[in-house]
Amino acid sequence: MDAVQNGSTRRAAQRALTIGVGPGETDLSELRELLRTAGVAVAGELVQRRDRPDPDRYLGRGKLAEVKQAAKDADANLIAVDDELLPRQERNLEEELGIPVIDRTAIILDIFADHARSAEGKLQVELAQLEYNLARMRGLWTHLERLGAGRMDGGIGTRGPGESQIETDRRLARNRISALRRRLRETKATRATMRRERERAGLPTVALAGYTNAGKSTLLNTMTGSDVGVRERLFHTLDPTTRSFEISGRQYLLTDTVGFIRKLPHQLVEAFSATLEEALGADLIVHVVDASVPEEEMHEMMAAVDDVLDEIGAGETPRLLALNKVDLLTEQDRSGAGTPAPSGTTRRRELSFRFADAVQVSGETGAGLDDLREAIEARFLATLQPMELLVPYRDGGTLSELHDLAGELEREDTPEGVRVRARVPASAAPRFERFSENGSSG
Ligand SMILES: Nc1nc2c(ncn2[C@@H]2O[C@H](COP(=O)(O)OP(=O)(O)OP(=O)(O)O)[C@@H](O)[C@H]2O)c(=O)[nH]1
Ligand SMILES: [Mg+2]
Repeated sequence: MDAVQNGSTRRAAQRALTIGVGPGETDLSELRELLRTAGVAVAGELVQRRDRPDPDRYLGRGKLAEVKQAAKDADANLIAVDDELLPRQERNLEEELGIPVIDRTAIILDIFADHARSAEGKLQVELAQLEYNLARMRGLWTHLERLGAGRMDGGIGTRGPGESQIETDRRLARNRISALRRRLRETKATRATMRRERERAGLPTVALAGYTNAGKSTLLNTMTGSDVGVRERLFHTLDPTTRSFEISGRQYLLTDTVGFIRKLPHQLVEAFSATLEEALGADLIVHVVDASVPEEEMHEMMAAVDDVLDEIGAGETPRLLALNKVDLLTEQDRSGAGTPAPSGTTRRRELSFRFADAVQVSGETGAGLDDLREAIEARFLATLQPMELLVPYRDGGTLSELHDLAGELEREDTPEGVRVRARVPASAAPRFERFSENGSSG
């Protein structure tokens, strides 16, 4: 696609000076990673220690001169900011620094736009970008023009009497936003139909959620023998993918979802909420964590994921923690400078202390996957309803359906039919009620 190609050639020539503020040490490594994923080179960095960003120009006045000089020295042609800027901050920064300024949200939106593949994903990203731009009225012109909305000046009916260009732009943007919302509602309805079918099948569903790059897609592939795209870059997966797998003869569905990140733009959470709700409307959420990063960072990532899960209403769904990439916990481990690095096993033992209910896995090597399956099964079995059924021989279909749902069955052939003891998912139990011998045994 032209737009994408143009985008990456344009970005290839971009060299960004990264800036950030924070009360303590400010670590810009994630911003660098985001820029790398977006194809922007990093020319240098500058951080300022302060409680909160300056409301008018993000950095303090004195620091601005320093940034200007640093950008010049590093030959940077772009400033990348580690927070979402207020429109006012962004305008002032650009004015005073004399080069374009891009904030964390715009970078993330840009990556999402680049990685969106499905029609729905593209609609969701476009909606998020438009809402971001509407607050700023920047780049909107090109945005709409690229979409073939046509020139906005002078066309009949495009401008009401006395309306300024900005107002026209705003109106066009709002119209486009309503149209996108409408189309997203339609796709949501289609997905609801598909979900009802899946629910009728009664298969328990497990969703993989977690920070971007935690290894969700890798786990999905190893667990289900699939070939979903995996890359060492952020936000590789945008569309949920569902595959089936088996534990003790019982079929489960496993869904991969979009990765989360700290300061995830709220426009994206909103735009993707339909997809996420769908993916996370699961019986169990496996929260996949990259356990190979320093512990403090790991906690921050986990908190960011918990926040988003709460925000999209998945806070109550049963959760299982999977500490992934344990194959990387080897001798040359991180930990604080100066202290001797704990060996891989020590670190794993530490983690099992701290996260007693978690399973340690490696999607890459397959280590710990049996434990993960066992843990998933245990959570699931706890929700099953035991049933004693008498299924007439002519209802062979019911038996095979039961088999899919309940895995191993205890069965006995009698003159009246097959007597079965099975543990059935609560959601599917009503369908077998008519064969029940004992009402519903609880
Ligand atoms: N060493 C090691 N690397 C892993 C493991 N799991 C994933 N990786 C690597 O981590 C990177 C990210 O993996 P993905 O599976 O794409 O991660 P994801 O969570 O799906 O990422 P997004 O789709 O971007 O949210 C890839 O380079 C993987 O090869 C693991 O258990 N061990
Ligand atoms: Mg992925």
